[in-house]
Amino acid sequence: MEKTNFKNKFNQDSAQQILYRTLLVRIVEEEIVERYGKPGDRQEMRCPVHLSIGQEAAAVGACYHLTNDDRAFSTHRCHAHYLAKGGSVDKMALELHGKLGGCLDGRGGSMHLMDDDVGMMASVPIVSSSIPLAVGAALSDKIDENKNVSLAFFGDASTEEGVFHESVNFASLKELPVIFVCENNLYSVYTHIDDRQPNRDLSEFGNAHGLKTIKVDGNDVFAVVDAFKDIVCRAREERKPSLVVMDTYRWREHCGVNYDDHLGYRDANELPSWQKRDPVNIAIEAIKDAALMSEKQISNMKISIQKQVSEIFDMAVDAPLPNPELASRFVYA
Ligand SMILES: Cc1ncc(C[n+]2csc(CCOP(=O)(O)OP(=O)(O)O)c2C)c(N)n1
Repeated sequence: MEKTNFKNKFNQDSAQQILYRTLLVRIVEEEIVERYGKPGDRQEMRCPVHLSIGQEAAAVGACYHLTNDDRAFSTHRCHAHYLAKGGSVDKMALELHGKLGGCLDGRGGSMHLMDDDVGMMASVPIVSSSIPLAVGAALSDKIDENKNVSLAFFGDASTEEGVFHESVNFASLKELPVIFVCENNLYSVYTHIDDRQPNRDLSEFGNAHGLKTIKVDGNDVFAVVDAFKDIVCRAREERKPSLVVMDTYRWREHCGVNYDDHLGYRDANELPSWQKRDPVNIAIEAIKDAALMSEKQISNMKISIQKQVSEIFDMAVDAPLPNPELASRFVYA
């Protein structure tokens, strides 16, 4: 975002809050990288993990204007969405360790993070399956005549599922207060979008279904926050749906904590070129350019988050496992 534009739109408080959330997502996931499945460790985290390192800005920016009454729905790649929606790091760390006190008391693990206290309603790894849930929530909000907003996060591969189109069509027809948020990281596991879809822009799907559609730089958190101001307002005040398409990039393997570029499914220059557009660095540079925080303040913020997150993960390792009898709680015959 341009310097003058940035200064008109963000002050010290908002810039600090946005950077804090962006750093929190990055640092929590780097903690997972450090601790997950290292040779000789005790494999404390047993669930598969799909990291959003490189994609933090889209999640943080999309949730910035939401309240706890607004409802978010996510996918297998839900860590960033959960934290951006205000989810607790304690409950997330406990959940990843399968422990009591996790946001699902250890039943769900990494791909199912939810906490209705903060409006994080569901995370579902069946591609596209949480999109109609967001539409249903928006329909109920419309019937109840309240001002809540629902938001569905999904990846580019979701646009290849029928239920995505059915959901967007229905939301457009009924004018529902729902925001469809597509994080286009170019890949469905190992397959590039060019090998899955004809050459077209994903925003064309929104135009085809007749709803407002915008494209935003998914690596610039301040651009995302700025764009979502109008989009959230449109849902909250005008009760109208929108589609937001954000290009971004997953740095690490589809599932797991490693880099996987040796597999050859991505061009060798692709990761380094996206890393030059690191969402964390872009946010820091914007803040420094606008003189809203000093180098020292930013470094203190990082150190304090790192310390806090490391202590929380230690706590989760030592926390008790749930009693096996609890496994069937919420299972109704
Ligand atoms: C209905 C369905 N089909 C296939 C899969 C296997 N699968 C898991 S993740 C994934 C790719 C998802 O890509 P995308 O939606 O773009 O999200 P990303 O992983 O890039 O965040 C696939 C095909 C699935 N979980 N559900």
